[in-house]
Amino acid sequence: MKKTIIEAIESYDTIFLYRHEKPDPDALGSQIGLALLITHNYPNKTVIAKGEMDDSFSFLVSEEAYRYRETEVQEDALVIVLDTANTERIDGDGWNSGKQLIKIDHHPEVEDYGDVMWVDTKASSTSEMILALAMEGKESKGWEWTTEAARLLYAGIVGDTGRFQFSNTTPTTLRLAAEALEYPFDTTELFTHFYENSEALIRLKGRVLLDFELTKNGLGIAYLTQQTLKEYGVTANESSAVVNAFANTEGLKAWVFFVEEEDGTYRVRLRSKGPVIHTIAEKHNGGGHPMAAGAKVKDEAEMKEIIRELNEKCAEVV
Ligand SMILES: [Mn+2]
Repeated sequence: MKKTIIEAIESYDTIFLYRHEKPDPDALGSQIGLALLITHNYPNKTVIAKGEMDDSFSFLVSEEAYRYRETEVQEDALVIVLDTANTERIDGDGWNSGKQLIKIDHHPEVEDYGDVMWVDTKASSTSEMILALAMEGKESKGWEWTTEAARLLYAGIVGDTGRFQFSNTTPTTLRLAAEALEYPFDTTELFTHFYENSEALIRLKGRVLLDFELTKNGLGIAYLTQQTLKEYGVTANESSAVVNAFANTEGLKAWVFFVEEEDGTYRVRLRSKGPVIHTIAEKHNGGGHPMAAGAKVKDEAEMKEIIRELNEKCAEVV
């Protein structure tokens, strides 16, 4: 599969790279990391990254990386979509206007799309997969890596494995991360940015720690209303930084955050240490991984329904 993808990259002059909306470090790292690898090794190719940037990740990727995002996809171009399980979540239009479409992802299969699909659910992250691809390129095509590409791909793995702590961290993850670490980027600086929070977020975290509920089945529940978010000066987007606030509570099996949007609907963040929760997310306008997923609910009734389903799941797991 890696050989097929490298051959595809070699046979196109113009390559568009997409990833999912509301990007995380893995989406950004795999996308821009791959972009840098291609442009470094094939300087005559045009590589265009699509998608909107989020200021909170400016330490990782600058707005510059997306300066050609408005360029329309030509019909003779290659399109690669990274870290995105279903086409609905692709950030930007035109992904289906190229000549060939490749999907590279590690999420559980939600939707088949693309002429070539490389889906490895055992990979910790799409960045890990791109590192594996880069290893193949190094061995078979003499690809050189750049320090910046190594930094981005390493950052993507750090993001999706929670600093190599989650159960998705495998020997392969660590071996590939070690390959990236051969390059002289500053990991201390990277980690500082990753886990640094504003004072507003730290205080919101305190509020969450005081207020979260814990059911007898081991389900943690937290609500962030618009009123609370405004009181602390934190946006719904930024509040994702407190999602693990009470993760280490004894007896906790899974937890959920209901975050109110401006329009009164709720975005739902689901996390787990055992019960599989992405199937519940899929029933409520969302999806994700077995242990980390997201959904959307329209009202309080649906919120109660999710809590009921999660409680049931938690009860099944000892
Ligand atoms: Mn990912």
